[in-house]
Amino acid sequence: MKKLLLTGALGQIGTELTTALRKAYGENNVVASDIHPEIPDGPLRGGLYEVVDVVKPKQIADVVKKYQVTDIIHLAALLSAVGEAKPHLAWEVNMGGLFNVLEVARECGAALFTPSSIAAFGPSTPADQTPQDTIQRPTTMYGVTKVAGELLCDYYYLKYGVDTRGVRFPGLISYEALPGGGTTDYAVHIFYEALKHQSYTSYIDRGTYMDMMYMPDAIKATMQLLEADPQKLIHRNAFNVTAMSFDPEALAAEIRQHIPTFSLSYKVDPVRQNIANSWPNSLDDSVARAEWGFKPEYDLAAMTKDMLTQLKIKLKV
Ligand code: NAD
Ligand code: AKB
Repeated sequence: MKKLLLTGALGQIGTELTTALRKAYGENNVVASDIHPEIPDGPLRGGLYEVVDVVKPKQIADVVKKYQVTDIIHLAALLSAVGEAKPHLAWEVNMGGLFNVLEVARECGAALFTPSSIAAFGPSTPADQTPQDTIQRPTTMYGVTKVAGELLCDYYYLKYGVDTRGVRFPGLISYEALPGGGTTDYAVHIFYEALKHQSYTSYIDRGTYMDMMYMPDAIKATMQLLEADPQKLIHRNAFNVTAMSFDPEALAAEIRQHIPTFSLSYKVDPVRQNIANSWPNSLDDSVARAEWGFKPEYDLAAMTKDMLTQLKIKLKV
């Protein structure tokens, strides 16, 4: 039986992934951890929880040994916009944290899943239908840590046989926890503002296309890859996955199908716009489909309908 530890479990992905893993593997087989001493009100209250700062290797090792963890889901990281504001800290947490977690996985014989990102690509990458294997010269600190992380995970598999796996997630859209400071966050905030004020001012300009995915598809993909037959995995650590690609105008048009009075305006933030400009418009995820059967369910229309339905309940509007 698997015993799983999540780092960074109080973030956008961990909040929902922890719950899904507890349903699949049992409450007592999934340990959530994060740097925060307190679990906020919400779905993770009451389950196994430990404080783990991933830049402190002993804290990771102690928890892995305490619970005899077989699989580490490493989510602790700083995202792209925060990473540009605090590049030194992003290097320390994203690279230092991943190195520490890989070392503990090696020493304790645990497997490791950690997400990379569309941020692992850069302006010289082919922007449309970006292939699985292509040029990766990102121009953000977040992207640098994501490419290096992909390579480090490959290295630990090849050199030490650690069972490392991962996907390149696009921007994730969800209603349970707010996003943690990325470039794609607008595609979540727009739903809150649409329901509360019927308007949104976007920091990303019209015509800027980025890959996106609804959280249920991200959770399903993670769990599928965790259970995938290792014999069939050729790429292991950095599978392109995507579900849709849109710009703010296309998302607003879809929201107007449900809220006809919704209006979109722009106040472009040059930092996040530059980051978005350096990322692909759309990924080719055919390798993930072929190697482990990735198949998202939600397109733009289905995601928008469900987000608005769920957020209406959450916000009581
Ligand atoms: P998030 O910012 O919502 O959550 C990250 C969590 O890490 C937070 O709860 C934070 O408290 C924690 N953390 C920060 N520093 C820490 C430290 N030193 N030790 C332990 N915990 C620490 O991020 P997320 O969106 O849940 O992303 C999780 C992973 O998925 C990251 O590697 C991210 O790069 C990747 N990813 C996310 C997206 C997305 O759209 N959400 C897209 C692509 C890749
Ligand atoms: C971000 O915008 O930084 C993240 C990501 C795509 O990695 N959502």
